[in-house]
Amino acid sequence: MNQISPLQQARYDYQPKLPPVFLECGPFAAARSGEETCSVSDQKQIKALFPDTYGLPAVTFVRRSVFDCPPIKAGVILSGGQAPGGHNVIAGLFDGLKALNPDSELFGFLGGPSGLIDNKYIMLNEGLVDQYRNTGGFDMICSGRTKLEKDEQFAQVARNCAQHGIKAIVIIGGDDSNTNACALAQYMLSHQTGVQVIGCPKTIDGDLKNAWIEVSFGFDTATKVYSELIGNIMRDANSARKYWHFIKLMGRSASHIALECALQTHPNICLISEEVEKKGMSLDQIVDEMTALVVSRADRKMKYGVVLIPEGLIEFIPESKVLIAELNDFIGKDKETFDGLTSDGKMEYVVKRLSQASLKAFESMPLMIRKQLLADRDPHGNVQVSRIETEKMLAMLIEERLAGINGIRAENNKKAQNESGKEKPVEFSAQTHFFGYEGRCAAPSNFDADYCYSLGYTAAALIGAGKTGFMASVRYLSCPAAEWEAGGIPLTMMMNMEHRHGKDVPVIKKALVELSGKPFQAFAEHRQAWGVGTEYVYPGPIQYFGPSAVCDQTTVTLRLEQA
Ligand code: FBP
Repeated sequence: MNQISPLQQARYDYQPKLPPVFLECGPFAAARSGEETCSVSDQKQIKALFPDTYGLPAVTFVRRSVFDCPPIKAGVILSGGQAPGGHNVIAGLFDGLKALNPDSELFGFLGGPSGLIDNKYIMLNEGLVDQYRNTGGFDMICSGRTKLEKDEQFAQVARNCAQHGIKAIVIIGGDDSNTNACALAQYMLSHQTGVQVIGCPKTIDGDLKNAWIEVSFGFDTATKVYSELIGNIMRDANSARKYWHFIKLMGRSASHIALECALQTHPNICLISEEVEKKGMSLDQIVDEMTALVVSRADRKMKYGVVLIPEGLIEFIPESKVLIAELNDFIGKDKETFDGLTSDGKMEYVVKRLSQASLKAFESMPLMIRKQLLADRDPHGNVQVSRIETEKMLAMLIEERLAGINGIRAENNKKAQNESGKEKPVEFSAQTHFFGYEGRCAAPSNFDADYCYSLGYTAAALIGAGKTGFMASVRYLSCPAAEWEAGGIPLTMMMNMEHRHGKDVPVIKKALVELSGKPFQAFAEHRQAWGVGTEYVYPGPIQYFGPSAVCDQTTVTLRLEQA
């Protein structure tokens, strides 16, 4: 292994906290079943698609159960984008399985779902797992974005499990990966393979949540890292007093990250995609409102400010949403021809095919953004929003607006009778940033270290209790870990039907920012004051050692939601 930093060395000694039920009885916990469950909507269709796992009751681990557990062979994968704490989920799972029976074995499938399909794995042992305890990143077994969704793939996974004698698979992933975990569980049951499937909620985006899954892991650490960086930029802005900083924040679709960072740092502007969509705001309107604040601050001698922009914004502006859907559709259908065209050829190709309204929206965007909208698609033919520089687009459009305003001011000034009637030109200089990858592999905060270890341990307990088609759940997270409750919920409970790529498919419902929810309401109550004034908060770096008030704070979102 490479040289280890003193902090990492010290973090090896950190013992993650567990829900009290596991401190009392290890993974030999008895699961208390609740009421039968149902999916969030489309109950009939979901039930028909998942007949063997639909309706199972959610379970809570409550007390010691006495059973002899034979050695278990289990496999684990990390799926999708990195999120701080993934290694601790694996460490918790490893320790839980070993506590169930010291002869249990854990296969780490490499590179995400593709490792499971192609049978590429390493055996996880004490020495290896120890090297990764409380560390960021997914590099122990790496991740990938291959979709595990076809029956042939499930059959191959079943064959691989049979070859090794694997009786349980743990999938650590976001909404899509857990949707696939649900389908895999159904396949394994209906084909009587005896392989259990358990999911764990991962994604920095924070959009995999409900009453049982209070937050996905990684959100806490990532938002703390971004808030530290935003706070540093705010302090620079407030020191130099000459720049407007436009900061785009990761989050493929929902604006939870931007909202949480706003609650931690109090920026002058923070756009929330869900609000833009609800109000049906056009790009012009957004730029007009932002420009008005820039002008108002400049006229009060504040030529600086900080703007937070959620990564997914462009897909929530109604006219761009239609534009992107049209582009995805016809580029997807004719991919080979399109890929073969030159940059100018691509431009000509889309201009000929776009509807009138979408053409207008397309042409209102700076050339750079138009080109980015036509750049490489993801494996599903969709535009990759993290590559669209909306932060630059907004800064450019505001600059254009200000040129107009300054032109009018100059004209008016010519007509002014005296000096006092003259208006100063608005000075505006922008810096742009994109924070995403900076936070995804950070060393997990104490919260994420504890939560992730607990999720992994819960997954082991669910395996021990014979469950399949469940997601590990740890609740009451804004309380100290001594009050946490562990259990599991059927994956089918989170599903609904959605129209994707031309057909209705069952998927786990994405949790967008709720405009009636307490976090957004708290932001809405203060944003005007944060806009006109300078009320920045500088959170500073994540602290791993020290007073609990500094080291163990959860996110503001979680605290407000559970208040
Ligand atoms: P997951 O949903 O898989 O956790 O990934 C989230 C994310 O970090 C998004 O915020 C971002 O848009 C995307 O991954 C970036 O993807 P990639 O890692 O492929 O660049």
